[in-house]
This record gives sequence, structure tokens and C-alpha cells, in this order.
Amino acid sequence: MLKIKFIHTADLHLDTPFKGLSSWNADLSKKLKDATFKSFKNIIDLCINKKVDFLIISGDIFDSENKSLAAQLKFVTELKRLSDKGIATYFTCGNHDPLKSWLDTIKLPENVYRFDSSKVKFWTFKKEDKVIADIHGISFNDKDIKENLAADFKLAPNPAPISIAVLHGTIGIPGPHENYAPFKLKDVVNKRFDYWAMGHIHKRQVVNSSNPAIIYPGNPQGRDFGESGEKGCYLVEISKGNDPGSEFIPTQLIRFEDLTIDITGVDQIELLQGKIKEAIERVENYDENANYILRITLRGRTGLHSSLNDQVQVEELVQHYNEEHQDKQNFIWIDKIYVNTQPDIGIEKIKKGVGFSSEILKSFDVYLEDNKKLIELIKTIEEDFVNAQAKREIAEFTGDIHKEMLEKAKMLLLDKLIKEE
Ligand SMILES: [Mn+2]
Repeated sequence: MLKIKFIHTADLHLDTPFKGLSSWNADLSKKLKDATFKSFKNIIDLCINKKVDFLIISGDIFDSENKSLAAQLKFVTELKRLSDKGIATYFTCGNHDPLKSWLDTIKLPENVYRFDSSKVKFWTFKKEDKVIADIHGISFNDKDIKENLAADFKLAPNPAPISIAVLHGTIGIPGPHENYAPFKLKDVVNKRFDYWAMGHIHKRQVVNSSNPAIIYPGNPQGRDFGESGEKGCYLVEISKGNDPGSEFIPTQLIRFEDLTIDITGVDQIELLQGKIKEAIERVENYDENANYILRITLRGRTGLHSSLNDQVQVEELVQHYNEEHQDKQNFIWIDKIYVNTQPDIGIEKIKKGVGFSSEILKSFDVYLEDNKKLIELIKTIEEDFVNAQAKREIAEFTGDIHKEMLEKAKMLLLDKLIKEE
């Protein structure tokens, strides 16, 4: 039967500098910097182990037009490993690494095909001299491509049994990504390609599973908390006459995860480590072999409330945790702990009682329940502010933040009152 098997990846962003994270410790920034390369290495290993026919990379191989020579050499070394095994690579250049930014002094290994930027072209893949697939594609020449490149794709005059389109661009609504090479589903549904190998959107997405299949594999290594969860590539199999089969395979080294942990009833600080461990193991598709960088929000009613509202204590906690989990084979690193806990007190009981705490609670509720009053209160506070920046900042807060701050203030005050009582 006529069949092909390939790996589809995109948006490797090799050599990402992780600038925003440079304030972290040097060891961690090195691990992050290596992670994009190592996940690419994992992809190459997968190609070899799964004995694929070829690899497709749909643009943004490098993070920047000013990619380092070292990064380019590493890329070529990995492709050479495939080429030595007789596995071909087809790739396009995206908005981060447009074709004109590639060095001509670096020769691509044999069996590696880079799409040109002048127009959509195709190569024909053959197996044992039999024509199997046409692989069409086009590279970005400049970073800012606003034309609908998908519109220019058409089957070869005498097409192979299987046709694949390789494109870096945006289908439909761009979301957080720049609207480069935009197109709509209706532009491509009747073009009779079997598979659209997409790149650009970093969140993986099967736009269409067949007729034609359109897949964004996402980037194979997350680079910040906006790119959290499992990251990887797709293993695709197409046999003529059947819908393509695709399987997501994780390849990342480091996972970014936002965890919210309810610590109601936890009143000993040393129990937090266990709670964190449990929370990590509950993340979607938990992988014990991955490394994790975490942002943790603690919530719930706890006797630890006042300790956790002491920033120095939380920082020490984070530092201690990170030191303990750094040298393990798979590291876990806490970037930040947000404390959103409440004191472990019977609020309703206090409210029903008489006395100072009860009165305080009732007057907080007046503002929490009446938005107009709350806005007036904020205005009064704002007027008392001398510092211009502080004035600006408070003016920028939204209603939700006002309420959150007020709720927090209420709890802090209650906690203090109860302690003193
Ligand atoms: Mn990208």
C-alpha cells in the first residue's frame, strides 16, 4: 500500500535568549537555553527511532534573524544525523528567521530541502524509485508577510499520489500571534492537498483532521508561562485513500506550569512541599521525566495565612525549595508563589457576634457589596496620594482588582485582630 510516515514540527526558536528570565540563577538560564536545542535533538531521535520517511519543519527554526553561528552549526549537525540515515528534511523559513537572514556560508547536508521565498515550489519524494508525495512550500523572505501565501498553493500538473503543503502563517483569527500570511479555511479546503503542515501558532491545534488535515504542532519547547503544558511534535501517517493519522508526541525538556493549590487545613509549613508534589503530579499529562518551572497560587483557609503573607518568609520558602530540587536529575524550580489564602477563622460566626471584629467585617461588606461605594472610596484614597506614579497605578486598576485588594485587606486585618485578641 502507498504509505508515508513523517514528523511535523515548527517554531523551534533555537537560541532563544530567555532574556526575561536572566535574573534567575545562571545554572537555570543555561538549562533553559539548552532546552530548545535538546528538544530539537529529541525530534531528530524520534525521526530515527520511528523510521520516518522525512521531517517537515514549518518555519521559525531560529528565534532571531541574528542567529548565532553556533546555533546554525548545531542545526546543521542534527540534520546531518538524519541525512546519514537516508531521512530527508523539508523546511521553510518563518517570520523569525526569514530566508534573507540565513548565512550562505553554511552548507545544508544532502537530502535537506529549504523552500525558496520567491514562489511556492515543490519537491517530489520517492521511495524505491516510486513517486510517493509532492511536498510544496514557500519561505518568508522578510519578517513582515501580509499576503495570503496559501492562495498560491496548487497541486502539481501531474501530481504524486500524496500532496503536502508546508506553510508558516495564520489561519482564521490570529490570537496573540502577528497576523502573518493570513488565510481562511475556505481558501484551502478545495485545493486537494492531503495535509497542511502549519507553523507560526505556538499552541498546538488540529484545525482540521482530514480533507484536508491542517495541523499546527506548536513549538516543541515552551519558553514562558504563556507556553505552558506539554509541548512536542506530530507523527503523521498518510496512506492513499485514507484519512491521515496523526499522533502528538511530547519532546520538551522543561515544562512551564501554573498551579493553584488549595491548602485549606494545612497549618504546618513543612507540609507545603508534599502539597506542591501532589499538585505537580495532577497536571494534565503529567510526565515524571520532565523538568518543571512553576508559578504557584496558594489558596484556601489556613493557619499559615499570616506567615505566608510575610514576603520574606515566602521568599525563603521558595529559595529552600529550589535549592533542594535543583540537583535532582529532573529539576523543579519555583519561579513565584502567589499567596491568595484566607485566615483559618470562622468569619460567619464572627460576623454574627458583637464587638469590634464583627463591626469591621460588616463595614468591609458594605464596600464589597456596593460597587459604587467602592469606587467612591478608591477615589478618596487616590486624592490623598502624593506620588504621581502611585496615583496612575491605582487609576489603572479594574473593579475586580479593587475587590480582590479589599478582600485581602479584610483578611489581613481580621487575622491581626484575632491574633491580638
Ligand atoms: Mn514562531
